[in-house]
Amino acid sequence: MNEPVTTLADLKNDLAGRHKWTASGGAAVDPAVVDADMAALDRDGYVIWENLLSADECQQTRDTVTPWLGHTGRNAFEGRKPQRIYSVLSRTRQCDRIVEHPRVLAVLDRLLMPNYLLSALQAINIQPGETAQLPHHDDGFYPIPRPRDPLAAATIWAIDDFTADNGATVVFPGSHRWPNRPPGPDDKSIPIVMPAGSCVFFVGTLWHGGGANTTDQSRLAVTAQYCQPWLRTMEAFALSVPQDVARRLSADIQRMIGYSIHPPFVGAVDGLHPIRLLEQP
Ligand SMILES: O=C(O)CCC(=O)C(=O)O
Repeated sequence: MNEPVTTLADLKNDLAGRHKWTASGGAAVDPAVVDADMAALDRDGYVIWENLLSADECQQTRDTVTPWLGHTGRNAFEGRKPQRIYSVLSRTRQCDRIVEHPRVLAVLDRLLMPNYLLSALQAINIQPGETAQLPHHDDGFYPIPRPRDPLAAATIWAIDDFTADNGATVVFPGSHRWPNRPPGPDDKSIPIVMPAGSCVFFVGTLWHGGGANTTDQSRLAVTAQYCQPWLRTMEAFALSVPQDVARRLSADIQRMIGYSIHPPFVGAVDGLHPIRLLEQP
């Protein structure tokens, strides 16, 4: 039955309310663990989770991604030597576990609004000889002045060990609180040294960049990025993932690639909830 709408506030559940909200896979994580993650994010802007993936899972990811690593970047941001694979979600199911890892979803459930979106899923292989990437913050292309709450969040998963000299992501701790200014020479930065299978999660306001790789081995990572449900995503997954593939994805990933609504009607299809497209045969 339709609820009466007499003020704009009454619209908060309209339309989307007909498709019942279900808890994300993050609900399985002990709230005390998520409290600690949130405290680290508030203080530093990032948190590291070690050894979430097994050595086998890292190897399978490496085997999946390696055949696609034919080309290098087009500019100083993508990097001249790094190899970046876009649209990983439409290419393979191998990285779904990364996208919807419960530790990630548990934090996103608190950090962003319900029905937050997957903004990007990419593999990044930093080859030997690459210099450090231009520092940036991942929600910097949304033209909203800082300081402010993050509009997005990112994970970088180490598929190879991240070391201080093989291109480990470099972060500027606490920079998520900075006003509109880039890092200067006096700002402290640290490389995220972590074993393969680990993940660094950081808020979209944190300044960071890929590190220089001065070794003779490449450094493979997978990055999944997420944003508020009322923003445009970096990668248009609703366009790149065919509906017959989307039907087989988990409810969490379906929701994160646009089969969801930011109430009352952002994301609707023909005035209705987009999940209906997947219910049709
Ligand atoms: O590869 C990395 O460690 C960082 C990459 C990154 O921050 C980006 O491309 O947005």
